[in-house]
Amino acid sequence: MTGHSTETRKLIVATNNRHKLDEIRAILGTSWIVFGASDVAAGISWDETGHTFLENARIKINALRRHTTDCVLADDSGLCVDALDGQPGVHSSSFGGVEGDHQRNVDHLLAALKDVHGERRGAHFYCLLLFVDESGNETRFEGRCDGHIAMERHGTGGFGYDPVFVPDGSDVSMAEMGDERKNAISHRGRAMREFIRGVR
Ligand code: ITT
Repeated sequence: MTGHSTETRKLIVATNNRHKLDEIRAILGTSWIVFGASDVAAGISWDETGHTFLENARIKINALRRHTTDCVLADDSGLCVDALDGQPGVHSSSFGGVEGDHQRNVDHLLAALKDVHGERRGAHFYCLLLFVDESGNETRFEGRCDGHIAMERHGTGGFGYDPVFVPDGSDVSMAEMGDERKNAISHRGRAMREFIRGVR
């Protein structure tokens, strides 16, 4: 016995992005019973009007806490491109003009970077996790993954900008590396391992 509680707690993840939810579930294993936003409130949505990852995470948490007293975790994440002064950042999911349209987002990014070459294509993924427990106590975790934007898409795994993001130290894109390898190095994987260490 380690002395830690062996009770499995319920965790509501304030996301409508099923890829994020799958990644979070895979990283957590069996230590939490994980539900998505729509499991708690069918059709729930929110306007991400915040100017920072933290503000947007708080919007998601507040939307869910109207429907549950269980622990809630929000992930606000995005791609920050050096040559675009950190854009799309908090606007990553609607960069191409249509919210959640990953195809358009990647097309728009490749077009914006068409005259940018070599080392100037640096970028990083960032993930901010905001956790609120049953009593309303708040904890934050973050993770980052550095890399560069490829000239074209490679691979079909993952989601979002994965086909054009090549992490430092890798010769393949995040969409070519498989879920386990992605989670081992990704912004979300890093932030989630901080969460696991920090929340018991
Ligand atoms: P929820 O708000 O419902 O969680 P969302 O996809 O809108 O879903 P965000 O507002 O946090 O989530 O936007 C994150 C966007 O950043 C996401 O849509 C992708 O475009 C990009 N992104 C974040 N993590 C990514 C990852 O691991 N791989 C590829 N793209 C990612």
